[in-house]
Amino acid sequence: MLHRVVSATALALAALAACAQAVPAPAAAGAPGIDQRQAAQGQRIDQGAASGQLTRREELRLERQQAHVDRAENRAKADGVVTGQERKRLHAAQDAASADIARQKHDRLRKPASS
Ligand SMILES: [Ca+2]
Repeated sequence: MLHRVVSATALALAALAACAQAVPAPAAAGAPGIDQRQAAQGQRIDQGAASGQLTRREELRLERQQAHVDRAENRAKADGVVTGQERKRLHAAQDAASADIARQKHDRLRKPASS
């Protein structure tokens, strides 16, 4: 009897551990996916500025957009919990920012070769 209880507990713990590994907690304090995307977007903007695909004006606008997402992230984290809805909103903001970066990098406005 005791053995059965112990093994049921062990099973439950193992299941719990497996869940924790497979699915990130919906209400974790951090937002690692968001941070990763921010770093990636920042690199794309820098790369576009360096290649001349982005004018200085486009670069500044896209950087402001990233700063906006950053502030939204800080607001979401302020109470120590990033809810699923907050995470979803942050990803939507990054989706929009990502599309803007792609658009600005491939439009006809380029940095003049001389500058
Ligand atoms: Ca451009």
